[in-house]
Amino acid sequence: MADSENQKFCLQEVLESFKSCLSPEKEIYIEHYVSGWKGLVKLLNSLGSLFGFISKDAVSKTQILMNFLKSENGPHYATVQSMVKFELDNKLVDVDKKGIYPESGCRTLLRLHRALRWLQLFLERLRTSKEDDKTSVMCRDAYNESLAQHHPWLIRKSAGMAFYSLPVRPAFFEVMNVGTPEQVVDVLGKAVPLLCEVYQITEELYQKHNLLDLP
Ligand code: 1PZ
Repeated sequence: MADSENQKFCLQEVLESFKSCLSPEKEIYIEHYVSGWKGLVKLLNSLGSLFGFISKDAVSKTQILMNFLKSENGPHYATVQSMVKFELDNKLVDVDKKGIYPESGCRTLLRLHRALRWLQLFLERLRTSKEDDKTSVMCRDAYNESLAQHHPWLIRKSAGMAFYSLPVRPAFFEVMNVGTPEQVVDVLGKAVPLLCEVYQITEELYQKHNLLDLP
Protein backbone atom coordinates (compact mmCIF):
# COMPACT_ATOMS: atom_id res chain seq x y z
CA MET A 1 0.00 0.00 0.00
CA ALA A 2 2.67 2.48 1.07
CA ASP A 3 4.69 1.45 -1.96
CA SER A 4 1.94 1.95 -4.47
CA GLU A 5 1.18 5.32 -2.87
CA ASN A 6 4.82 6.27 -3.31
CA GLN A 7 4.64 5.35 -6.97
CA LYS A 8 1.60 7.51 -7.63
CA PHE A 9 2.15 10.77 -9.43
CA CYS A 10 1.05 13.98 -7.78
CA LEU A 11 1.47 17.32 -9.52
CA GLN A 12 1.53 19.16 -6.20
CA GLU A 13 4.50 17.10 -5.07
CA VAL A 14 6.47 17.93 -8.22
CA LEU A 15 5.64 21.58 -7.70
CA GLU A 16 6.99 21.39 -4.13
CA SER A 17 10.26 19.83 -5.34
CA PHE A 18 10.87 22.52 -7.92
CA LYS A 19 9.93 25.14 -5.35
CA SER A 20 12.47 23.83 -2.85
CA CYS A 21 15.19 23.70 -5.47
CA LEU A 22 15.56 27.50 -5.45
CA SER A 23 17.78 28.92 -2.72
CA PRO A 24 17.23 32.49 -1.47
CA GLU A 25 20.22 33.48 -3.65
CA LYS A 26 18.50 31.80 -6.59
CA GLU A 27 20.90 28.91 -6.70
CA ILE A 28 19.41 25.60 -7.80
CA TYR A 29 19.74 22.61 -5.48
CA ILE A 30 20.43 19.54 -7.57
CA GLU A 31 18.87 17.20 -5.01
CA HIS A 32 15.47 18.85 -5.27
CA TYR A 33 15.78 19.35 -9.03
CA VAL A 34 16.32 15.62 -9.34
CA SER A 35 13.39 14.92 -6.99
CA GLY A 36 11.18 16.97 -9.28
CA TRP A 37 12.21 14.77 -12.22
CA LYS A 38 11.73 11.63 -10.22
CA GLY A 39 8.17 12.75 -9.54
CA LEU A 40 7.63 13.31 -13.26
CA VAL A 41 8.96 9.84 -14.03
CA LYS A 42 6.08 8.47 -11.94
CA LEU A 43 3.71 10.19 -14.35
CA LEU A 44 5.56 8.77 -17.34
CA ASN A 45 5.40 5.29 -15.86
CA SER A 46 1.66 5.53 -15.46
CA LEU A 47 1.22 6.31 -19.16
CA GLY A 48 2.10 2.90 -20.51
CA SER A 49 4.93 1.05 -22.21
CA LEU A 50 5.27 3.41 -25.18
CA PHE A 51 6.74 5.91 -22.73
CA GLY A 52 9.19 3.39 -21.32
CA PHE A 53 12.16 4.54 -23.40
CA ILE A 54 11.63 8.13 -22.28
CA SER A 55 11.28 7.13 -18.65
CA LYS A 56 14.42 4.99 -18.89
CA ASP A 57 16.48 7.91 -20.16
CA ALA A 58 15.09 10.28 -17.52
CA VAL A 59 15.87 7.74 -14.78
CA SER A 60 19.39 7.25 -16.07
CA LYS A 61 20.04 11.01 -16.13
CA THR A 62 18.71 11.50 -12.60
CA GLN A 63 20.81 8.55 -11.46
CA ILE A 64 24.01 10.03 -12.90
CA LEU A 65 23.39 13.25 -10.98
CA MET A 66 22.48 11.41 -7.76
CA ASN A 67 25.69 9.40 -8.04
CA PHE A 68 27.73 12.60 -8.24
CA LEU A 69 25.86 13.93 -5.23
CA LYS A 70 26.67 10.81 -3.24
CA SER A 71 30.32 10.67 -4.36
CA GLU A 72 33.28 12.13 -2.48
CA ASN A 73 32.84 15.26 -4.62
CA GLY A 74 29.22 15.45 -3.47
CA PRO A 75 29.46 18.89 -1.84
CA HIS A 76 30.50 20.38 -5.22
CA TYR A 77 27.30 19.03 -6.67
CA ALA A 78 25.01 20.69 -4.14
CA THR A 79 23.84 23.32 -6.63
CA VAL A 80 23.90 23.69 -10.40
CA GLN A 81 26.11 26.74 -9.92
CA SER A 82 28.68 24.89 -7.80
CA MET A 83 28.64 21.90 -10.18
CA VAL A 84 29.35 24.10 -13.20
CA LYS A 85 32.21 25.82 -11.38
CA PHE A 86 33.68 22.56 -10.10
CA GLU A 87 33.51 20.69 -13.40
CA LEU A 88 34.85 23.60 -15.43
CA ASP A 89 37.65 24.43 -12.97
CA ASN A 90 38.73 20.80 -12.98
CA LYS A 91 38.24 20.28 -16.72
CA LEU A 92 35.69 17.53 -16.19
CA VAL A 93 33.51 18.53 -19.14
CA ASP A 94 33.85 17.50 -22.81
CA VAL A 95 33.33 20.90 -24.33
CA ASP A 96 33.51 20.22 -28.09
CA LYS A 97 33.02 16.53 -28.64
CA LYS A 98 32.34 13.44 -26.60
CA GLY A 99 35.58 12.19 -25.11
CA ILE A 100 36.71 11.37 -21.61
CA TYR A 101 33.63 12.67 -19.78
CA PRO A 102 30.57 11.57 -21.77
CA GLU A 103 28.50 11.65 -18.60
CA SER A 104 29.59 14.87 -16.94
CA GLY A 105 27.14 16.53 -14.58
CA CYS A 106 26.96 19.58 -16.86
CA ARG A 107 25.94 17.69 -20.02
CA THR A 108 23.58 15.41 -18.12
CA LEU A 109 21.78 18.31 -16.48
CA LEU A 110 21.64 20.10 -19.84
CA ARG A 111 19.50 17.24 -21.20
CA LEU A 112 17.03 17.61 -18.33
CA HIS A 113 17.17 21.38 -18.68
CA ARG A 114 16.09 21.12 -22.33
CA ALA A 115 13.31 18.76 -21.29
CA LEU A 116 12.21 21.31 -18.69
CA ARG A 117 11.55 23.75 -21.52
CA TRP A 118 9.30 21.15 -23.16
CA LEU A 119 7.52 20.62 -19.84
CA GLN A 120 6.95 24.31 -19.34
CA LEU A 121 5.48 24.70 -22.85
CA PHE A 122 3.33 21.59 -22.50
CA LEU A 123 1.92 22.50 -19.08
CA GLU A 124 1.15 26.03 -20.22
CA ARG A 125 -0.80 24.62 -23.18
CA LEU A 126 -2.58 22.22 -20.86
CA ARG A 127 -3.42 25.04 -18.46
CA THR A 128 -5.01 27.22 -21.13
CA SER A 129 -6.66 24.36 -23.05
CA LYS A 130 -10.36 23.72 -23.50
CA GLU A 131 -12.11 20.52 -22.51
CA ASP A 132 -11.93 18.78 -25.87
CA ASP A 133 -8.45 19.97 -26.87
CA LYS A 134 -6.10 17.10 -27.61
CA THR A 135 -3.29 16.38 -25.16
CA SER A 136 -1.36 14.64 -27.95
CA VAL A 137 -1.38 17.81 -30.04
CA MET A 138 -0.36 19.99 -27.08
CA CYS A 139 2.44 17.58 -26.30
CA ARG A 140 3.62 17.36 -29.90
CA ASP A 141 3.58 21.12 -30.46
CA ALA A 142 5.51 21.74 -27.24
CA TYR A 143 7.99 19.04 -28.26
CA ASN A 144 8.49 20.39 -31.78
CA GLU A 145 9.12 23.83 -30.35
CA SER A 146 11.77 22.63 -27.93
CA LEU A 147 13.33 19.19 -27.44
CA ALA A 148 12.77 17.91 -30.97
CA GLN A 149 15.55 20.18 -32.26
CA HIS A 150 18.01 18.21 -30.15
CA HIS A 151 16.80 14.72 -31.07
CA PRO A 152 17.61 12.55 -34.08
CA TRP A 153 14.91 11.26 -36.43
CA LEU A 154 14.36 7.90 -34.73
CA ILE A 155 13.71 9.42 -31.32
CA ARG A 156 11.43 12.07 -32.81
CA LYS A 157 9.41 9.33 -34.51
CA SER A 158 9.17 7.16 -31.39
CA ALA A 159 8.22 10.16 -29.27
CA GLY A 160 5.60 11.15 -31.84
CA MET A 161 4.07 7.69 -31.66
CA ALA A 162 3.99 7.71 -27.89
CA PHE A 163 2.23 11.11 -27.89
CA TYR A 164 -0.68 9.62 -29.87
CA SER A 165 -1.38 7.25 -26.99
CA LEU A 166 -1.74 10.02 -24.38
CA PRO A 167 -5.02 9.98 -22.47
CA VAL A 168 -7.62 12.58 -23.41
CA ARG A 169 -7.61 15.80 -21.40
CA PRO A 170 -10.13 14.85 -18.66
CA ALA A 171 -8.33 11.55 -18.06
CA PHE A 172 -4.96 13.29 -18.08
CA PHE A 173 -6.23 15.75 -15.48
CA GLU A 174 -7.24 12.76 -13.35
CA VAL A 175 -3.69 11.41 -13.56
CA MET A 176 -2.41 14.73 -12.22
CA ASN A 177 -3.97 13.72 -8.93
CA VAL A 178 -4.80 17.17 -7.56
CA GLY A 179 -8.59 17.25 -7.65
CA THR A 180 -11.10 18.95 -9.90
CA PRO A 181 -10.10 20.32 -13.31
CA GLU A 182 -10.29 23.82 -11.77
CA GLN A 183 -7.81 22.77 -9.11
CA VAL A 184 -5.50 21.28 -11.74
CA VAL A 185 -5.59 24.54 -13.69
CA ASP A 186 -4.89 26.42 -10.47
CA VAL A 187 -1.83 24.30 -9.59
CA LEU A 188 -0.61 24.55 -13.17
CA GLY A 189 -0.87 28.32 -12.85
CA LYS A 190 1.61 28.12 -9.97
CA ALA A 191 3.82 25.45 -11.52
CA VAL A 192 4.47 27.05 -14.88
CA PRO A 193 6.02 30.34 -13.66
CA LEU A 194 8.14 28.39 -11.20
CA LEU A 195 9.47 26.02 -13.87
CA CYS A 196 10.04 29.08 -16.02
CA GLU A 197 12.19 30.68 -13.31
CA VAL A 198 14.27 27.54 -12.73
CA TYR A 199 14.70 27.19 -16.48
CA GLN A 200 15.74 30.81 -16.94
CA ILE A 201 18.35 30.72 -14.18
CA THR A 202 19.94 27.57 -15.63
CA GLU A 203 19.75 28.92 -19.17
CA GLU A 204 21.58 32.12 -18.22
CA LEU A 205 24.23 30.24 -16.26
CA TYR A 206 24.87 27.82 -19.13
CA GLN A 207 24.91 30.65 -21.63
CA LYS A 208 27.41 32.61 -19.57
CA HIS A 209 29.77 29.62 -19.55
CA ASN A 210 29.08 28.64 -23.13
CA LEU A 211 27.66 25.26 -22.17
CA LEU A 212 24.40 25.24 -24.11
CA ASP A 213 25.70 22.96 -26.87
CA LEU A 214 27.58 20.37 -24.83
CA PRO A 215 27.82 17.13 -26.83
C1 1PZ B 1 3.26 13.49 -20.83
C2 1PZ B 1 3.97 13.00 -21.99
C3 1PZ B 1 5.39 12.82 -21.81
C4 1PZ B 1 6.11 13.08 -23.04
C5 1PZ B 1 7.57 13.29 -22.85
C6 1PZ B 1 8.10 14.23 -23.89
C7 1PZ B 1 9.54 14.24 -23.98
C8 1PZ B 1 10.02 13.38 -25.11
C9 1PZ B 1 11.44 13.06 -24.88
C10 1PZ B 1 11.94 11.93 -25.69
C11 1PZ B 1 13.20 11.42 -25.07
C12 1PZ B 1 13.61 10.15 -25.66
C13 1PZ B 1 14.58 9.32 -24.93
C14 1PZ B 1 16.03 9.62 -24.99
C15 1PZ B 1 16.58 10.64 -25.40
C16 1PZ B 1 18.03 10.97 -25.28
O1 1PZ B 1 18.73 10.64 -26.46
C17 1PZ B 1 18.11 12.46 -25.01
C18 1PZ B 1 19.50 13.02 -25.13
O2 1PZ B 1 20.35 12.44 -24.21
P1 1PZ B 1 21.76 11.83 -24.72
O3 1PZ B 1 21.43 10.76 -25.74
O4 1PZ B 1 22.50 12.98 -25.33
O5 1PZ B 1 22.41 11.29 -23.49
N1 1PZ B 1 17.58 12.72 -23.70
C19 1PZ B 1 16.80 13.78 -23.42
O6 1PZ B 1 16.53 14.59 -24.27
C20 1PZ B 1 16.25 13.88 -22.03
C21 1PZ B 1 14.82 13.48 -22.06
C22 1PZ B 1 14.21 13.51 -20.71
C23 1PZ B 1 12.74 13.36 -20.86
C24 1PZ B 1 12.03 13.55 -19.60
C25 1PZ B 1 10.58 13.63 -19.85
C26 1PZ B 1 9.82 13.74 -18.58
C27 1PZ B 1 8.38 13.79 -18.87
C28 1PZ B 1 7.59 14.23 -17.74
C29 1PZ B 1 6.18 13.87 -17.93
C30 1PZ B 1 5.25 14.91 -17.60
